[in-house]
Amino acid sequence: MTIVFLEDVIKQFDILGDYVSAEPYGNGHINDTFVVVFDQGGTIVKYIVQRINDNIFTEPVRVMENIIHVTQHIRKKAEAKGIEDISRRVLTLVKTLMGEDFARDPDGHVWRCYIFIEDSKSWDIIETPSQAFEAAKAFGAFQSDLMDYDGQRLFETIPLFHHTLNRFATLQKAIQDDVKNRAIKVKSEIDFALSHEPLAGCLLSLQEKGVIPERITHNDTKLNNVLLDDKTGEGICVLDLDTVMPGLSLYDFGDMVRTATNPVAEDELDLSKVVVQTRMFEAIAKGYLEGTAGALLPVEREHLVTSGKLLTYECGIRFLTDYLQGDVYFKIKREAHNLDRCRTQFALVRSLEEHEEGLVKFVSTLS
Ligand code: ADP
Ligand code: GN1
Ligand code: MG
Repeated sequence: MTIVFLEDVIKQFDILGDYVSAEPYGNGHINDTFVVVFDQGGTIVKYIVQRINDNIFTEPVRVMENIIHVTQHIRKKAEAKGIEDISRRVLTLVKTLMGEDFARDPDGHVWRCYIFIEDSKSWDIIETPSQAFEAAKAFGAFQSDLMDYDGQRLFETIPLFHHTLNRFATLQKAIQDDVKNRAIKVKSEIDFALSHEPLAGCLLSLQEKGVIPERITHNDTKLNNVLLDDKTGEGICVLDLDTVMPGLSLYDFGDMVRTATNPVAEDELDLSKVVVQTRMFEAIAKGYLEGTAGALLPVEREHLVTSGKLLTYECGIRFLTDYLQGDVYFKIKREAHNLDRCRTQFALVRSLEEHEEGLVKFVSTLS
C-alpha cells in the first residue's frame, strides 16, 4: 500500500513549513501521484510527490538520472535565453534532507518530489485548436531543446517502448496464452489488431534504413503530460519525463495525434463519438512544426499522419494485451477498462484511415 508510507516519505524531503494535507492527484495510468500541501508561514504551498511504478520502470534510479540530465539541460537553455519564471517552465526536483534527489520508503520504492506548478492545468481532453497548438508547440520546443544534449546517453527506461513489432509479438503471445480466458470476448478487436500488422513496422523500417534519425524524445506526449498556463493558454511545462530517452520525433507527434484528435475520453463507451477532429490535427501539426523550428526532415513531415495511425494502433494493442493478460500494466478503475480503452483507440485508427487523404493534403500545404 502506497498511502501508508506517504507521510513518512514526505518527511524525508527538504520542505519548509507545516504539513497540511496530501491527496491523490491527476489521471496518470502509471505512477502514484499526490499533491501535498504545506503551510509556510501562512502561505499555502503545494508539491507533487510521486512514487515511481517500479513494476514498469524496473530501474527507477536510472529514470531519475535521466530526469536530472534532461531538466538540467533544459534549465540551462532557459537561463541562457533569459527566461525568468524557470520553475514554471521545467520540472524542479525538491531534494531530501540528506541532499538526495529522491527518497525511498521502507519497502525500497523510489519517490520524488517536484515543485507544483500553479495557475496551470493539464487537459485530458483538449477543447480548442488553440490549446492543441500550444500543447504541441511545447512538446516541439522540448524536443528542440534536447537536440544539442551532449551529456551521457540517456538510459532506455523501458526497452523497446515504441517497438510496435515487439508490441505486436507480445499481443500474439497474450492471445495464445489467454491466461484469463478473455480472448473469446474480444474476437473482433483481435481481428482488427492482426489485420493491421503491416502498420506495425512502418517507422521501424525507415529507422533501420537510416532514413529517419534517432533523437531524444519524450515518448509519452499525451496531452495531459503538458501544462497550459491558465491566463495565457501557453504550453509552459512538459511533464512525465520517465520515458524521455532515444526515440523518433514521430513517436511524439503520433501520440499527440492520438490524444488531440479524439474528441472524447480514452475510455469513452460510445464509439460513434470517436471521430477525428481534423482542426485539432491541423493545430498540432502547426504547433509541433513551430516548436521544432525547422528541425524535422522532409521524410519526418511526410509521415506525420502515418505516425498518428501507428501510435494509436500501438496504444490500442497495448490496452488489448493488458486486458488479455489480466490488467497487469495500466491502472484500471473498472472491469474491462482496458478493453474499453482499446476500443476507442481502434475506432480512432479507423477514423484516421477515413480522414487520411485530407490530413496528408493538409500537411503538404504547411511551409
Ligand atoms: P503518470 O506517469 O502517472 O501519468 P504524471 O507525472 O503525468 O504521472 O503526473 C500525473 C498528473 O499530475 C499530470 O497529468 C499533471 O496533471 C499533474 N502534475 C504532475 N507534475 C506536476 C507539477 N509539477 N505541477 C502541477 N501538476 C503536475
Ligand atoms: C501511460 O503515464 P501516462 O498515464 O501519462 C503510458 C503511455 C500510454 C498512456 C495511454 C510509461 O501514460 O505509454 O500511451 O498511458 N505510459 C507508460 O493513456 O507506459
Ligand atoms: Mg502522465
